[in-house]
Amino acid sequence: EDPMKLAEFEARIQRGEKIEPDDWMPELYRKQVIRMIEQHAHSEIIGALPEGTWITRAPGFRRKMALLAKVQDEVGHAQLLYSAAETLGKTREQMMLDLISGKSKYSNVFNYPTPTWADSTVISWLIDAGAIVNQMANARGSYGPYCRALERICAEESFHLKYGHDAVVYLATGSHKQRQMIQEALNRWWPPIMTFFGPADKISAHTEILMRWKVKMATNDECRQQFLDMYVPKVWEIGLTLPDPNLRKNEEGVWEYTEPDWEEFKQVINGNGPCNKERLAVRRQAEEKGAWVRRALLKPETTYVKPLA
Ligand code: FAQ
Repeated sequence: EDPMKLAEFEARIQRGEKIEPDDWMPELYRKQVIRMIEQHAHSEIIGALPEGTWITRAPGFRRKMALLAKVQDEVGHAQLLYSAAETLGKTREQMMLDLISGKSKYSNVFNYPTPTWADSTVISWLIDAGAIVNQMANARGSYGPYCRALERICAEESFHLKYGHDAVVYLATGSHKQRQMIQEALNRWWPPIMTFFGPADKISAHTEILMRWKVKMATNDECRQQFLDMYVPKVWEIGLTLPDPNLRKNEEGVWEYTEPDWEEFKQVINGNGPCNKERLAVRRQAEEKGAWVRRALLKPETTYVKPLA
């Protein structure tokens, strides 16, 4: 690659300029940004599933409407993100194929089950909270189309956060049974939540280059720390506990915690989590069932739709 072009590219990033689709960029930048946006997009559509299963069983009409709208938003986020990734030259069809074949990754957390209503409320509050921490940072990053998508996504996620907080507080201040249900859900979700921000910085493969090129604006550990700082006090405030005896803020203001099980994390992101197969099977079925619609839209002359004169 031309060293002059690379130097100019890096200087632009240093000056805080946005990189746009037609601008020159190193191939590795293109590859990394596609990887990250694509995984993010997949996380949004797969992320719709664990909560989506609760739409029909949400307790009451108001919760049902709110959850329905939230899940619809997540799918909308995926659309925005797929469009942003497409600007770098990978087609949506290829991304979808790579998702359902298991080649592309998506967030580990969505491979865990939501056995109770309370589990879905923990996702709506704390996973959305984690997503906002990560995305608010990266919205100031270098790739224009991704940053613009993130800005809009964050605005919507803020509503999800309010909805999730309300739903969790409702259970946490409810009957003994409701309090027990939300505590158990939180205990189940805490270990995955701790891994949501990615592996510890010292073992993270891509952080260094992504920080250099301002695709990531905070490291995995920085996001994790910020999340703990913002949300652990809120969890404790409503009388819930967290299942980590080592969790505390030390004198330097740094959160200490039990190191997450990175071996389990590795298993889950490589297809062997509790729900990976189920999640991909749903997507595969959606692909197959929707194929005739896409065919009809793309090639009206060969399918069921008669073109208008
Ligand atoms: N899950 O070198 P690093 C949401 C992989 S959106 C699965 O540290 P990087 C909204 C990583 O890909 C949630 N895989 O990676 C919502 C890499 O594998 P590869 C998603 C993970 O990229 C809420 C390997 O490990 N958010 O929740 C994870 O520098 C509620 C090495 O890791 C985004 O995608 C993980 N947690 O940092 C929806 C935001 N962590 O590709 C519904 C954009 C790492 O070499 C309901 N992405 N890996 O095979 C990012 O900010 C970054 O990609 C990180 C990972 C921070 C996720």
